[in-house]
Amino acid sequence: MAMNLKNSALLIIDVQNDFLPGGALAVSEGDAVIPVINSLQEHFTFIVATQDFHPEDHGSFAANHKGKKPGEFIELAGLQQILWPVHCVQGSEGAEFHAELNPIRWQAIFQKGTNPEVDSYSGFFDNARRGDTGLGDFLQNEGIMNVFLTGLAQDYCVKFTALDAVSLGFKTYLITDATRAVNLSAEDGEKALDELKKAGVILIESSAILD
Ligand code: VGL
Ligand code: ZN
Repeated sequence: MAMNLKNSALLIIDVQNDFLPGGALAVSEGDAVIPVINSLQEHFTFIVATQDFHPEDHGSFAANHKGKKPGEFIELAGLQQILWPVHCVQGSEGAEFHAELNPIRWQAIFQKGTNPEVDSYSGFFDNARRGDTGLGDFLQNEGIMNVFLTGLAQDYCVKFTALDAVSLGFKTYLITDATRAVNLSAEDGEKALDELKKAGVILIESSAILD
């Protein structure tokens, strides 16, 4: 194996039906990450997943603001908030992980976006950085020093999880062929990669681990 994966965790971000083709907030080619992530899982002893998990009345849904459409902005929790289509509602099929993603060896699932008053892109903290999912402490208590990020969407939840991972002191890798961007504006995915590189995230391809 090309890389030493001691003290390393694989993080699988939001590989849920609503973010996959046919879903409410579909990421194009989102399903292409599934076989890559399944192969990567065989190389890690420590694997955790995150799950976007909103109540029906979540403030990030355009449908919950009279006259507003997805893509428009409001203020939520004192922050500028882009409005999304209704997605990943607790108990819905769209919130479930894709059936082909293998969950057998996951140590834990961290849910986020459960507070209707604030959105939560990162797997660590909500966007206002008030609520903490517990993921950071969980990884630190297990002696994890390196995190390898995969999943959806590259320009939202993966990006903000990666930035928080760096700020918490983890050596942070993004596996670029195991993620895809939603690209609300053209190039959002590319911009996210630049921003992540500047923040100290190491970009690698899955072949660095699989070959
Ligand atoms: C996500 C938008 C809204 C994501 C979650 O998982 O990237 N994006 N909620
Ligand atoms: Zn969401």
